[in-house]
Amino acid sequence: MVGNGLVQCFIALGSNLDDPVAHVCRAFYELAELPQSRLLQRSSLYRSAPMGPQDQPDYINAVAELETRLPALDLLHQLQYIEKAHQRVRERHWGPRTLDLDILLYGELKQQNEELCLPHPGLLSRNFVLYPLAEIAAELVLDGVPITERLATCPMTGLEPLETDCDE
Ligand code: ROI
Repeated sequence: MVGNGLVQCFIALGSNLDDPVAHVCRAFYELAELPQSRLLQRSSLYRSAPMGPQDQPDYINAVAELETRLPALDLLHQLQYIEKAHQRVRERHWGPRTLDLDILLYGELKQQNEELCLPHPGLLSRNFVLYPLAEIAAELVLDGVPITERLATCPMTGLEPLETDCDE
């Protein structure tokens, strides 16, 4: 909780189909329009080698910081609505996608159920999540370990920060 019922949360963005940079940039604008929420920060865009099946294009990844009054599940449903607007179809498991929006952290909330696991289970192991997150939240402590220390044990293999600016 930030105070006043506002919760600080971090959202991972990923795309590897149909002009992925455009999908991620558009998603930043859509996150900024979410009800009862404010977009506080956007990371740089990163190009990343696909995790999972290798016969798919590289991904563009980024992380956004929001503060929101939406309950976690309402936020999830809002994100799914944005994904659908990007013609996201769930086909192959770990296959390519036009847009993926995952809640990484929702305040201090810890929960594990069918619909939503928090913190996101891939948070600590995926470099395409950890590096953009550290860029906008260098003070974060994850499971008792500062994020800067987490980076030291998470190689940047296959990950490349881009110069691209969504505002240009
Ligand atoms: N691989 C990369 N590099 N970036 C992603 O966002 C991503 N998302 C996924 C899977 C298929 C696991 N692989 C990914 O959902």
